[in-house]
Amino acid sequence: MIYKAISTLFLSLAATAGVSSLIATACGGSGSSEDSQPTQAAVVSTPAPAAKAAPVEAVNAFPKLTFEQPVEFTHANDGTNRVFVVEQEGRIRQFDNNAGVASADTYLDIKNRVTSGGEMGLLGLAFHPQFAKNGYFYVNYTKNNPRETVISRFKAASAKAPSVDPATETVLLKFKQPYSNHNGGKVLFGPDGYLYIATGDGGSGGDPQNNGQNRQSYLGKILRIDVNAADKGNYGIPKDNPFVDDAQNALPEIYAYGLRNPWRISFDGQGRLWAGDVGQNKLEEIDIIRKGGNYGWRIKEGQSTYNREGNSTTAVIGPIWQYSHDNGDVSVTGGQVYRGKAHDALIGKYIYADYASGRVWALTADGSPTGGKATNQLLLNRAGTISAFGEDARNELYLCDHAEGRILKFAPSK
Ligand SMILES: [Ca+2]
Repeated sequence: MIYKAISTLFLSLAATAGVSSLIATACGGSGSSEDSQPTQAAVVSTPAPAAKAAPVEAVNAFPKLTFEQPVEFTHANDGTNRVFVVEQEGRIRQFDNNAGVASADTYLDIKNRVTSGGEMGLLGLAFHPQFAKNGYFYVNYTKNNPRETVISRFKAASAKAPSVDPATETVLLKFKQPYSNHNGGKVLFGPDGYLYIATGDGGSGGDPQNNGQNRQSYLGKILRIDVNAADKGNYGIPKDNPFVDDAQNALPEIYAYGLRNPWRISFDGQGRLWAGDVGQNKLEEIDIIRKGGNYGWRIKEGQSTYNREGNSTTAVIGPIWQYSHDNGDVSVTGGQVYRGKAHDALIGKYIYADYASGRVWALTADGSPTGGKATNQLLLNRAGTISAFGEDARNELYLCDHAEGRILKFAPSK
């Protein structure tokens, strides 16, 4: 779904590619300096001589459950032990968060409104911070006729209701999708209480409409809206959004721009917003998103120049980390800084994956707003077809295996 025309054959080849490096801790990346030039590639390519065993393995978190193409795992922060899985074709399922759970209820079914397949579908779910009181949750989905991304609110009759009526939908925001791919899709609430929305560049290849750099387009952006206000109809604009009252009529919803297909964004424990931005042909990147920042696409792919045509600026923020398409890695799945308690070795590290190769890595940054100079560690050589990471109410981390329909978690390696 986030990949670029990868055939099943390619995936299976990538999965069995003879890459033997188990652990490689490479120094690289050039931080987030303005207008940074291409530097040494932050690429894991050779086995480290003093390789340590990975501290974890991936296991099936709920062995009795299977899902149809899961793309999101989350919780409602409502004091119950429930967790929720989003299925790409348009269904949300809920179940009790214990390993032996035998069934998962359908919480919401909007398959008849969603157009799914490839990179389209029901792609994101976020519960209102006050869900236990107001029953509100928010989704991001794609539809046809016309082809659009829709950001909607639904309302549970009570916080503990086992299912939700699709008729409670209120559309907040819609925008056209010129092509079927690169739809971003994540929605999440920040520590500021605002809703963040990740959008792709609209699709095709190479961003032919230059949407990433166009601040009058919703595409190729991180958007930020206030769901508790109504100055834009069913939402409002946070007063300190960076392009409020912009002289060039930039959209006031924009929080950051220059993204290609930010496939999964997350906040860490200190309020930094992380993004995995899927690359074009060569480089996958991890970004720490700052308010008003230009993350470079289509001027740059990672730290390398891609296409300067139509764009005069070169003052862009580079990734904290990038990796190449060597070794069968093709499409980054942005993850989450681990802040649980079960795995000491992962605490404070950004855990992410490549959708095609199935590799899972841990990125170690410093505590500064830019993350400084990061180091990277390979955790797992093939965990699965990892479409997303999610947390439960205790901040333990889960991985969605898109192809196998499983939810995975880490366990101490044997
Ligand atoms: Ca970039």
